[in-house]
Amino acid sequence: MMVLYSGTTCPFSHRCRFVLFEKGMDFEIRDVDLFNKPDDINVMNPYGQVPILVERDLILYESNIINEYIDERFPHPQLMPGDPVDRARVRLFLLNFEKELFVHVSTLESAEEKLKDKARAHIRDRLTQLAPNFIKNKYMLGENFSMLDVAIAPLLWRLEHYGIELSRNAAPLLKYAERLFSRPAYIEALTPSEKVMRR
Ligand SMILES: N[C@@H](CCC(=O)N[C@@H](CS)C(=O)NCC(=O)O)C(=O)O
Repeated sequence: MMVLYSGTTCPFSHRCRFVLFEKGMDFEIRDVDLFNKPDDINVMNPYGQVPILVERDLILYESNIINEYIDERFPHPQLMPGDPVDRARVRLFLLNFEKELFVHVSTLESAEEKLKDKARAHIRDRLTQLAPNFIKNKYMLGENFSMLDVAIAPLLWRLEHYGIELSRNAAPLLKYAERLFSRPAYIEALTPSEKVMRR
């Protein structure tokens, strides 16, 4: 059975929990107290971070790498496109999310207020650029739910928690976010601490 070491408020762990529940197979989630990190986290991941996935003698870290593994291991419903060109494009987008959105998460979690304001502005601008895509598309790639939706959902859930306000131009993106949040797997994957992040 797969075991996921997960942070109860960690957006990266949130991605992996979301995929595990989408796949509906057997797994165990172990909550890790990041303020009192057990020694085995540093043994399993040289970067000392969660999420970490363990299955027999395989130990994986990095949320997107973990999620691609789960997707290949349990192909239904498939979250990466079947076509190699489309798959390569999704991977580029995933990289773009890390470099332009999620790179700011650690600032929002810990840094001083002035730096946080800059991080909020970067995220707001990038999300506003993405918004027109959802005037006609249900999900990031069109009609089909995919790994890109999984990757961005934890950030969309935390907008209010991080103090990020979007303008009216981003309304289609917020509607898209509600569509993600209403998925049964999404709701099941939320921890009690995440549930209270949104009113
Ligand atoms: N790029 C990593 C980021 C993981 C990450 O930043 N995890 C944080 C919690 S949200 C963590 O474990 N922090 C503890 C530490 O760095 O000591 C991923 O996608 O999995």
